[in-house]
Amino acid sequence: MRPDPADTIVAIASPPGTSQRAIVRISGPQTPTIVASVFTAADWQASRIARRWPGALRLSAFSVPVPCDLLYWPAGRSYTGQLLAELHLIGCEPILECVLQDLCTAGARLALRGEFTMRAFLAGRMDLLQAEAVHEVIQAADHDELLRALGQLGGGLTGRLRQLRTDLIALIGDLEAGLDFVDEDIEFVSREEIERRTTAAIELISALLADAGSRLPAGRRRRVVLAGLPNAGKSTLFNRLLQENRAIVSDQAGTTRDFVSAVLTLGGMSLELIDTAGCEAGADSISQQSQQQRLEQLQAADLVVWCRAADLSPAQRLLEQQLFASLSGAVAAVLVVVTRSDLASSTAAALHISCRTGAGLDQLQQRMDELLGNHGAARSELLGSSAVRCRDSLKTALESLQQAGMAAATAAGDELVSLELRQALRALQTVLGEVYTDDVLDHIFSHFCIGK
Ligand SMILES: Nc1nc2c(ncn2[C@@H]2O[C@H](COP(=O)(O)OP(=O)(O)OP(=O)(O)O)[C@@H](O)[C@H]2O)c(=O)[nH]1
Ligand SMILES: [Mg+2]
Repeated sequence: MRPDPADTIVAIASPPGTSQRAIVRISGPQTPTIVASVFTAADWQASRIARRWPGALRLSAFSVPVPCDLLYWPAGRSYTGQLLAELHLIGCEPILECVLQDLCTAGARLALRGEFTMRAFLAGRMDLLQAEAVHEVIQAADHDELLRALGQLGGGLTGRLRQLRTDLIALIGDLEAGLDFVDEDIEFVSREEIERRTTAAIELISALLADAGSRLPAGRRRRVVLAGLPNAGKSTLFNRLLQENRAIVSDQAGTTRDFVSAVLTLGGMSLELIDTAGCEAGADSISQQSQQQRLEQLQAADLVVWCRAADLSPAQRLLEQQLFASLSGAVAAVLVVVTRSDLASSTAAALHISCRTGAGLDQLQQRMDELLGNHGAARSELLGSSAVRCRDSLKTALESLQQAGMAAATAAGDELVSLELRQALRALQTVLGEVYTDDVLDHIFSHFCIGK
């Protein structure tokens, strides 16, 4: 059930732990009386503009006043669209707990996850795409993700989708107006015009849908797994890419047993780099367990970097080729690199690298970047969580627009074209959050932290 927006809610909006400054946020119709029960400063309630009031808190558990600034938005022109206050005070946990307790005694309720942003959405201060962007701005793992989240929060995508929605409404209006005059042969909108306008809409939705297919949910990094025979130089490459000695390296085959994982930043994108045990057919239990782990990592990879040592003997090469062939179809994408290329010459048509001389390492990072679609991702507009929510609606919108375009081209009745356009419109409104259910809101806002 949706929480009551008429309740006045309170939460700590700053990160947990001690700090020089913490924020307690209060929103709802009773904000002035509830805040007045703890905050003392002259005349702040009479103010008609949003401003900061220096003052102090008188709390039940403390005999001395606690210095505090009040930020108060009296006219409701606030983030939540309601009366909103923020208490800025020293980030000391016992004091903050007492503030929450005293505010609740005065009539406030503890806010649920994301409830402030949900109120902003319900008050029409932002649409669902922007509400999702708030969450992703907070969660952004790297520079690219942050830029995308800020772009969606800024409303660029929303603006174009709203424009498209307005165009569709106008087109449906023209078509349906014509239906009233079918006997009089008056044409409000030509077939060419319908086709032109549906084609433009199809282009925008197709691009978004392609984008939605490649987006990851917030917080999920792309996974790059280093694999190959024992002694291929996987751990050496792992350390070299991370520029620190995280994995054990030795000339003894079978050094790596447990997989080792670390975060690597590549071209502004942060990804998870995973070093695995070499591919082998050992019969002992440790070896079997490490092979099982290796397989699990391969299956969960977005990209496998297959390391093939340049100095393999012919027998090893044969074995290596068999193992490599067994990968095909089982993993998402594979990049073959010839490692230890300073030790032997090789004519294999693959990227040659050497961790000893540094040869080929820049090209390797560039290839990884390309294969992971980082360039596409940097350009893409739809955030991961929005993409997951919107994929089906975008698909429906696209199919309906295609049907409408086809119906117009084959001179089917205007009723049919209009029916398809109405379906596309409804799907678009779902993307924008103009049509939603409580379950959808629950799902989106339950991922937020409390206080946002
Ligand atoms: N000459 C040279 N030796 C390398 C290079 N890369 C790795 N080696 C050596 O190859 C040996 C094996 O390297 P590792 O990185 O431990 O190989 P691995 O693939 O992780 O091996 P396992 O963990 O046993 O599967 C070590 O002695 C490394 O010093 C390279 O580019 N050139
Ligand atoms: Mg290793």
